[in-house]
Amino acid sequence: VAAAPDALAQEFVQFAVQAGVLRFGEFKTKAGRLSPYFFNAGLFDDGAKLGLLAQFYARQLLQSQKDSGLEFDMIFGPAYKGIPLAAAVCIELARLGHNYPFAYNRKEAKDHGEGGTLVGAPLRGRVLIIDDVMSAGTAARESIAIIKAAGATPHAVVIALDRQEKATENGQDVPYSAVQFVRNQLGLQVCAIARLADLLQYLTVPAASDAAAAAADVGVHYQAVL
Ligand code: OMP
Repeated sequence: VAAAPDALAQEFVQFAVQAGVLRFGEFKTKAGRLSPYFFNAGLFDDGAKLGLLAQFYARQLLQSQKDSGLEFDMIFGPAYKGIPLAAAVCIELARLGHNYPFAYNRKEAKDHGEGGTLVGAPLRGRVLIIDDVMSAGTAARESIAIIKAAGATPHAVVIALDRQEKATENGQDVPYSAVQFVRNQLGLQVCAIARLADLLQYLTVPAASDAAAAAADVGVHYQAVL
């Protein structure tokens, strides 16, 4: 029996398609893989869209707290795209009565003023990493290293979209997804607002017919671990 569609995920995929953030065509990902779709979080590019995006993350986090006991002490948003995400989601969580400290990094160290590469609240305790997309898991591993180097504990990851792609180790594909790797090998809790499986589900809905032509392509996406 197929699982019932995840309502929040369906709502989110629809929002992302309507906002032009989720597009279909021919793209190359950071890992050099060809993909028939791309999720460009940089196109949540006005206050209303960013505010709505933050609401989706916050709803997902509160849901994961309830369903799977997710706990964290602060939020880390990796440069660059994680920075507005961490800020917007912290504002939304505070509005809902959950006030968390947050921090982010610079890509280049600063040698004057406050100095260093970390900005915001000191990294300590159980840190939740917030990012846009997980594909091969490279970005997540970089954040984990930054948090460990600061003496804090990388504890969980929240992303908007889990592409359910194979992780890579030493440049080689491995038979499990990047999210599975971060969860099982690195021991972090991972939650995603939506996954490739939700995108495929969305593409079967008649109202999504514009995008439906892309469904067959997405369905045979060779790196997916569904
Ligand atoms: P990994 O580091 O391989 O997990 O890829 C995640 C990063 O790839 C994201 O943080 C984005 O910079 C980028 N990306 C997207 O933004 N959207 C996509 O649909 C696919 C990718 C990607 O290049 O894999």
